[in-house]
Amino acid sequence: FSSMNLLAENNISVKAPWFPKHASELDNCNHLMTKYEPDLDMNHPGFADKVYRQRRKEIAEIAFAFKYGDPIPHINYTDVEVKTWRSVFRTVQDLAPKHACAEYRAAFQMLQDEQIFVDHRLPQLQEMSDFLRKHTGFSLRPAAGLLTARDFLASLAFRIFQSTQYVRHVNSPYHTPEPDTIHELLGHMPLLADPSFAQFSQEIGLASLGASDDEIEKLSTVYWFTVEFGLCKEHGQVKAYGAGLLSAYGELLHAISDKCEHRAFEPATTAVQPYQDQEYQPIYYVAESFEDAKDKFRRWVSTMSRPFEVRFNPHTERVEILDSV
Ligand code: TIH
Ligand code: FE2
Repeated sequence: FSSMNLLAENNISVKAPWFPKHASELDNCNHLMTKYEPDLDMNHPGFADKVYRQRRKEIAEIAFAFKYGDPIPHINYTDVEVKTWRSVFRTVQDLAPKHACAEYRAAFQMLQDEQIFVDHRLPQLQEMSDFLRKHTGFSLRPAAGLLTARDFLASLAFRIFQSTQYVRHVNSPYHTPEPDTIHELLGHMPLLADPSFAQFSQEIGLASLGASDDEIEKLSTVYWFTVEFGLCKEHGQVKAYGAGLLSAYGELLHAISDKCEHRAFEPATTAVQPYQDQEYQPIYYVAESFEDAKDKFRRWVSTMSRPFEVRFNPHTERVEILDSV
């Protein structure tokens, strides 16, 4: 800290895109991408399903109305939604012991012990948020759909995860191209309860604050190939830690098969690897461990162009700006 000066809030001498300085300002970071929505995409399994589209609207309204500090509204999930949850939950229960990383398995067990993960009902975001807060200080906010990378990554800087609350269409339980609450709950939540992984997630978020568009693109690509689709080594075997693999058993089996390519995680090259989000990935990146991924990521972030550093103060939920030059 000695060589750094704390800059006054509105005295950032350099031009940087606006970013939230306090967790409450995430109320302004909920811009949606209009991709894969049932109303707009003819290929969406819910496109022709009026009841499904109405349900999505209802749940989206809850997210739009949410403000910092509110309790997350309870959703009464329908029998069809519970049925979808049950089928995905059971596949994860079957596959995780063999194919998920140890940190995931440990958190999954805790969630089962606490009766948050059971097959006959969906966990509510508020109870999941309370669980995470106890383990890593992460908490949740409801999101209406797929957010822009800048908004989504910014929330991670505050240890806040913006989570969808609607359920995928019953006709495509085992893979969907858009996030849904089953993906968030089964894919993301267990690892957000792991301290090392939570730290990694927050660091991606902190690196994104005030970053250029080009750097946001790189950070979201790193996020894609780690948090969403990452593989890691464990006792010489390859295990999954990416949320998009753990919530979609079709892709999980694909990722550990010989039908795809495995490359070593290296932020500088991973960050510029083009990807698509419609189909299974042709390439996955394998980390040595979370600690190693974090080390490499830190070294790479330090080469980015932002002329100041940021630090999160958990007591005030505020991001402090440090002049590093
Ligand atoms: N494909 C994942 C699933 O079916 O659970 C959901 C997503 C992961 C990444 C983007 S959308
Ligand atoms: Fe995700």
